Amino acid sequence: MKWPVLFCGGLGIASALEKPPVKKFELDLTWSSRAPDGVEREQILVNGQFPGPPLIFDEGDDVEVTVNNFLQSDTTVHYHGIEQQGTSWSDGVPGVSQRLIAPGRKFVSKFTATQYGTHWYHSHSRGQNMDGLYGPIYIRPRSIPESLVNAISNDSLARSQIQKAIQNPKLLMISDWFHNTSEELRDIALSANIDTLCVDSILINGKGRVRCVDPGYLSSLIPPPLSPLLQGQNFTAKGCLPTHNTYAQTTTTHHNYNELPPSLFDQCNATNAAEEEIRVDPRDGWISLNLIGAASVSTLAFSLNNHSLWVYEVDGQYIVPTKVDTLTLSNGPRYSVLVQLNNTPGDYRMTFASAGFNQKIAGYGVLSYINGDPSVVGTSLLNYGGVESPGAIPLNENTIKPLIPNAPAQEADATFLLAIGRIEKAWKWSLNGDHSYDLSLEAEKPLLWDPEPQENSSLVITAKNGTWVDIIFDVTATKTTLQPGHPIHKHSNTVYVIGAGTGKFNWTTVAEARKEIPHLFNLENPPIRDTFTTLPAFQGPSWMAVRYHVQNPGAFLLHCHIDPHLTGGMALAMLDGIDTWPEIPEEYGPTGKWGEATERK
Ligand SMILES: *[C@@H]1O[C@H](CO)[C@@H](O)[C@H](O)[C@H]1NC(C)=O
Ligand SMILES: *[C@@H]1O[C@H](CO)[C@@H](O)[C@H](O)[C@H]1NC(C)=O
Ligand SMILES: *[C@@H]1O[C@H](CO)[C@@H](O)[C@H](O)[C@H]1NC(C)=O
Ligand SMILES: *[C@@H]1O[C@H](CO)[C@@H](O)[C@H](O)[C@H]1NC(C)=O
Ligand SMILES: *[C@@H]1O[C@H](CO)[C@@H](O)[C@H](O)[C@H]1NC(C)=O
Ligand SMILES: *[C@@H]1O[C@H](CO)[C@@H](O)[C@H](O)[C@H]1NC(C)=O
Ligand SMILES: *[C@@H]1O[C@H](CO)[C@@H](O)[C@H](O)[C@H]1NC(C)=O
Ligand SMILES: *[C@@H]1O[C@H](CO)[C@@H](O)[C@H](O)[C@H]1NC(C)=O
Ligand SMILES: [Cu+2]
Repeated sequence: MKWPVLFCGGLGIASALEKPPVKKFELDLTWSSRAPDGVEREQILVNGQFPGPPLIFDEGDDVEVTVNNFLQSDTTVHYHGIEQQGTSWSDGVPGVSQRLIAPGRKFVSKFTATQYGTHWYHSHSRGQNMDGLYGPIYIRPRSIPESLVNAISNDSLARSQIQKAIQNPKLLMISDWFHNTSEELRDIALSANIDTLCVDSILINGKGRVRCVDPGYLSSLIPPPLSPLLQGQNFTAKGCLPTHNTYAQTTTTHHNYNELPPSLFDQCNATNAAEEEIRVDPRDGWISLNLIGAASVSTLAFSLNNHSLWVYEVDGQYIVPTKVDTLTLSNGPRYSVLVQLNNTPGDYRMTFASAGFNQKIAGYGVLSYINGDPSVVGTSLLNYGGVESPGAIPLNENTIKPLIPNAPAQEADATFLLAIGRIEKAWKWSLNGDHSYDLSLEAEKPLLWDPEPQENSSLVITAKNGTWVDIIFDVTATKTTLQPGHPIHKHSNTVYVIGAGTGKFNWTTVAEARKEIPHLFNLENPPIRDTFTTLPAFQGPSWMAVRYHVQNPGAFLLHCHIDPHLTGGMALAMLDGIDTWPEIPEEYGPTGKWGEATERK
């Protein structure tokens, strides 16, 4: 026993000595006028940029990010995909892990970059994501597993090119854009009683243009089984389901259509703004495109003309590399793909086309080979409606396998069954079927400081440390209601997506369900995610089961990442490890530096 102990001790000292200094970053938030898609509006800039600058860390770095709030409104910043092991106070959720950062104030998040790969930061206050408060995070891996590269190539040149590509990826922040500010949208949603899922454009790294397409053509792209959804109507000029569509907007409550500006669903005015161009050097052999799903509303199918995509990293974890032609990016997830630059040098189009029910809209960019022939553009395997050409191979996210085999516990210690859906209003959503997580909770005392009194709230899930918890989402629907897929994001550590299906979940636990429908579960090597999308429910319910290990005591959030659904209340707080609650450092507790002013440099 003596030797191993000494050996470990020695290593500990060595790595303590080598520990690099804390890496510090500042994010200055300002409100300013810009025209990302050719239409001017006021929006949030980070360090004068949109999207915000990438935060690049090395795996294992201790980092400090200071948010300086020069906006007129309160804010917080969340680090999406960062588990915050032992630093739950840096997670950035107001009313859960911290106080709101008032205008003119600052907040310093401190955490360790334990997880390699692609993540992102974004606002966690109200609907501010829709005003542009987001940017990429990339954590360079300490080492790239041999098995990852082996699965793609055994050629020594290609292998070194792939390694280099992974270390220096092209970060692609994919988002959607509204011409109304998030607060204008909220006012419209509440006064008209409408779910405002109709955007103006799709942006790649903050660039795009407004496109207007014939509504009749769009209707023709709908697969026949879904045609009842249109209720005999066409899409609007913006490609949206009309506001009178009862599937999309419910029949249960009254809508005040006269409160809707015609620009929100109906009028389309095309622009010719610049689109993103990614310049690549074919001598590099391979590149990595790391896609970050920062859209607020749209679920986007992706393809790159005439290039296959080797998907190798999902939500910041390596997977068994899978060669596909298309993949679908919802709100929150990250997919990194390796692309071989072995085509005729040209300007190949990247397509991001909405695959959701709510709207048919697409955004484009170009992958431009240096010294290529710009007339060589290739052919897309996706149409404007997000439908693949026959023979194209889409990524099936249910079959993603972690690169290093990793199984969850075979039995759960606790189960939460959540019947998710709308309550009362078209814009009002619930993650537990009976209560909305109201925006006013953002201003409450953070749960992290004092978790006890919340025990009986139906908006809080409580779990003991070290246990395995199942969350089963029962997506309610009837013949006349519709729920889109909800991209659910769990803060802190990841979940195993262990099962999904259509129909009502008739059981109370996964163990019971597995006896009757074992083929719908995978407890061997299921996908590991921080954001996972429930199946859309159209003319009938669906369900999804995830399992996670409670291992990071603290207060976190579980919520839909469609921004109008989050502001509509589709969230629950989680008190992980209630029995081993952490001691809160003074600066993050009730007597912390909540009033500290910041000054413009
Ligand atoms: C590379 O070699 C390994 C070991 O022989 C093999 O398992 C793997 O399939 C090969 N990869 C490719 C892409 O051919
Ligand atoms: C939303 O934007 C449209 C078009 O710019 C404008 O007419 C409308 O007044 C805005 N809505 C609100 C509530 O400000
Ligand atoms: C839908 O569009 C097609 C083609 O433009 C047109 O022929 C048809 O009348 C439209 N249907 C409705 C309900 O407006
Ligand atoms: C946008 O287009 C609509 C018709 O679809 C038109 O009525 C409106 O004036 C246009 N708005 C602008 C700002 O050009
Ligand atoms: C792109 O692929 C299409 C088939 O999908 C093929 O006809 C075309 O020649 C290809 N173009 C290039 C530049 O490789
Ligand atoms: C929670 O509910 C239980 C049972 O109704 C009750 O005994 C307990 O006092 C409540 N706890 C709090 C903090 O309200
Ligand atoms: C919480 O549980 C995890 C996993 O079992 C364990 O590694 C960790 O040490 C526990 N934390 C505390 C504070 O007990
Ligand atoms: C649940 O029970 C209902 C009524 O018996 C049945 O129609 C449905 O198919 C069941 N769902 C599943 C997933 O088995
Ligand atoms: Cu949702």
